Amino acid sequence: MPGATAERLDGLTSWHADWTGLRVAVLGLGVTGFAVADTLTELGAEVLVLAPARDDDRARILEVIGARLVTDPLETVPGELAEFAPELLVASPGFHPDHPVLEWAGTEGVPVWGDIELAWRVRDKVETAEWILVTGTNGKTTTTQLAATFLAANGLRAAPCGNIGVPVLDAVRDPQGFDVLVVELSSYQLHHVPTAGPGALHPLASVCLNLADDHLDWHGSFAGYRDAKAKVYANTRLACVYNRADEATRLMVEEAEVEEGARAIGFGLDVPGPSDFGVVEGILCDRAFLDDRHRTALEIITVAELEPRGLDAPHIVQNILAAAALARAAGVPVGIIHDALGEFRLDAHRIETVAIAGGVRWIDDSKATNPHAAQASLKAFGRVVWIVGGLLKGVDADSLVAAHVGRLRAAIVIGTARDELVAAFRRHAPELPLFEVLAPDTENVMPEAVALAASVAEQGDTVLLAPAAASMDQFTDYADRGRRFHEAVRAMLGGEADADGTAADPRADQD
Ligand code: UMA
Repeated sequence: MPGATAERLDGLTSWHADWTGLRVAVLGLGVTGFAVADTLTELGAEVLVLAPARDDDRARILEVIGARLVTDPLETVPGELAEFAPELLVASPGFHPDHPVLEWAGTEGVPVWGDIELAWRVRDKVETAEWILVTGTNGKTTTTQLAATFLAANGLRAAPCGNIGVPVLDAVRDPQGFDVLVVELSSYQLHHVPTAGPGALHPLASVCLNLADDHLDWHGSFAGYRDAKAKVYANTRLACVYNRADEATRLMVEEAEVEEGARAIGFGLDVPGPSDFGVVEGILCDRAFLDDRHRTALEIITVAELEPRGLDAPHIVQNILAAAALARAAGVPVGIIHDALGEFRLDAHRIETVAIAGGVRWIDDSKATNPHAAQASLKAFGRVVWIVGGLLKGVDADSLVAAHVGRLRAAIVIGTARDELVAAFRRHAPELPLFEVLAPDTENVMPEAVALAASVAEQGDTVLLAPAAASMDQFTDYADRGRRFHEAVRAMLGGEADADGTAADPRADQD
């Protein structure tokens, strides 16, 4: 990269800096690419968007705002990109690091940013909000929503954003301004985040909730995935929140370069040490943000109070503890957190009770898109008829099957590629009733799975949709998969259904 450009980019650390005429290529025209192009054109940069498919609405608006669009399958580098000679490339998170365009940028010495770095640099547009970062394999969205809810309950203007679905750039440019952004970050987004230099984030508090196999096909290895997640703690100013039950997250904090005075705060379902959050005799406690933490703790809420709201499953309690730690770091009193939990509802498709009929509970946890999430879900119930399968994303489901055969009444395997799961069940539970859903079309997958489940489920059982896999082989996304499950259950039960808001089975094993 020519020295002049490097120096110019280093200086671009404010909305009010001079971005005029900067040639920026934007890779992708999804939610992120559009927000990036819109921001940069508003800043006066010269923008070229590269996208494989033409999203008509977004393409039309690009024209209006004065950004150029090149539609190209992007299997090779389009000639227009080299001609444009970008000084910077901003990549959407879904693009694999060895995508030809990103490799081209590497070879040509064109710096690559993600939307998160751009958002950090221009975060002073309206008001400079504090940032709180949330990552982890599972529980990110729930924790992000919980933390934002706690902050808002304390009168702060708080925005959940990032991987949750709202680009951080949209939050940064919102004219109302925010006091705190609670930013959910995926490993894809973290991959592009620098840990030092002018684009490095300096969050108030940060958390990696847990680490398990996921997205290995994107990162190439577990180490690559882990290293991306570990970046969440870099330069944290006040609190690095980690999971006591997940050694990998503690090590990330230990290795992170943080700002002087930043504290490590552990959370877990066991008794908290000083500087931790945890559970003592059914009471969720803060033993970190109080002066006398060596002798006492602050009560946040009891598990019994969470139970009627369906918030008592062990993995949800962990999310609550982590979010409480983040909110406490931002000064939210425990009483406010207690009261905010009274109003909190989990999103659809997260251990959502669809119906209870004939003593059988039908649960939709379509959001369990990897084995780690499915495991947390299985642990929350007693005897389970498990609907599992889909796109395994390079993850080995064998150990998941092996660990949970004891609690299964039957398994129903969905997905276009079922062999790996079927083989795992045959290996670890040859006696278990095992069904494969052969329906080739999206319409019939759930009706068939639900009919099979109904044929084996007995009073006291839970039929659990927790696929441990992504949905895109048969459905639009996890929400579509969950919605179709609801429809199939309701159609099958007719008037018998008796839906309620509770989720976890009282007989669940709380480990
Ligand atoms: N595209 C390609 N080729 C590629 C990759 C993407 O052509 O190799 C296209 C896509 O079809 C799309 C566009 O490029 O039209 C950009 O898509 P993108 O995949 O980067 O997605 P965005 O629409 O920009 O949404 C992204 C996140 N998506 C991904 O990381 C895959 C959204 O997270 C996020 O909410 C949004 O930015 C705002 O920050 C979704 C997600 O599935 C929920 N995240 C994964 C997860 O949670 O597991 C990481």
